[in-house]
Amino acid sequence: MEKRSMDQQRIILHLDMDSFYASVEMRENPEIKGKPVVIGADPKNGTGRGVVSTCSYEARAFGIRSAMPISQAFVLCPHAVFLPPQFPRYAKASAEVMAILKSHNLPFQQVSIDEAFLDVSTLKSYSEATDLAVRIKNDIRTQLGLTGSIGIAPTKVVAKIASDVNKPDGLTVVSPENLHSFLAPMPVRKIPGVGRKAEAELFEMGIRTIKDLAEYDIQVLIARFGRSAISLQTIISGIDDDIVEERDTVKSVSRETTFLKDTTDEQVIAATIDALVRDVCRNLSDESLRCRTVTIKVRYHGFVTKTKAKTLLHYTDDEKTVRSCSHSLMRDIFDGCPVRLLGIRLSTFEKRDARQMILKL
Ligand code: TTP
Ligand code: MG
Repeated sequence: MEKRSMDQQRIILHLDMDSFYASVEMRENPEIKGKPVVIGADPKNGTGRGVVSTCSYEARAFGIRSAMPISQAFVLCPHAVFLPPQFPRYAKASAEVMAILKSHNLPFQQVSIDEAFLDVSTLKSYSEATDLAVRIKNDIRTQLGLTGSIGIAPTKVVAKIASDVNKPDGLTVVSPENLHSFLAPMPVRKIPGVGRKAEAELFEMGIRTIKDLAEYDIQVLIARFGRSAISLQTIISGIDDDIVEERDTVKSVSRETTFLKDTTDEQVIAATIDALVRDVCRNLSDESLRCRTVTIKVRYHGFVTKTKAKTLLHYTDDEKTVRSCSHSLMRDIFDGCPVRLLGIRLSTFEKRDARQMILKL
């Protein structure tokens, strides 16, 4: 069967919850409902370090966004309700949302804490798929007191783009007939994989919309962006073979090394930690993951083994952050005795934003 016609028979549903962490907090504390709510680091009256995890749509009206320095968010809206993230709450709410999706017994794939795909092709028509989406949104609202936005389209990427265009509480259906008119005028930034840097480069080349990109000389794009340009052109043509399936979830990434001879040399120990950190971070990046827990393991002469873990406030894949955390853990547990083995383990993962996975610039 020709690939294109096969794609056009698929019907993919993508759900992305609205201002997820903030919505869960507003559900737990009804008195903050309707207010600008910012989840993230402590703003400390504008001197706080760290970033915004997310914020309510009321806070977005002030220009606050995810990943913005918390100090900037404070300047934009000092009277906002600032709350620290409470991950166990969000994990529980996420599991409840996913249970609703899974209850339909269709191919399911969770891609982050608040988003997932369902392959609803067996429903055969876009109108049946739309009915299911309405039911899912309704169940999420009535059973969980939360809202999510859904996109329905012939491919995963287009379904993801569609779920984003009418946020919050949106439902956007892109049937095969509407695929090209939906995609053509879309700004390139809407493509998962195109971040601010890629957008700026594309602008420079005179490419603003998906139509501009689709019509651009592929050879020039490859020269500029490498092989990812090919997947980009495939995606925006509405052709994409990526199927909805649960992927194995990696629970931890670790690396350890045993010294040929037990050592107390702090320089050797520090250099070994650096090398281990480099390896586990590379592994993390290969898996497109970000972690929040760093564990160090030290085995001393005589097989006495100590471990110490630190859970960071935010998910990270930054080698420098993991390195400094590892050194600080080592300072806590190193007692000066000869070391036989050193290990670093990273855990508590989230999938890195799919945006970064397609175009690495
Ligand atoms: P998103 O789905 O990107 O954002 P959101 O659900 O808050 O808002 P939207 O309505 O636009 O979908 O991310 C889901 C959660 O992941 C979000 O609630 C908090 C967390 N997150 C971070 O901690 N840091 C980040 O930079 C981003 C983008 C999200
Ligand atoms: Mg979301």
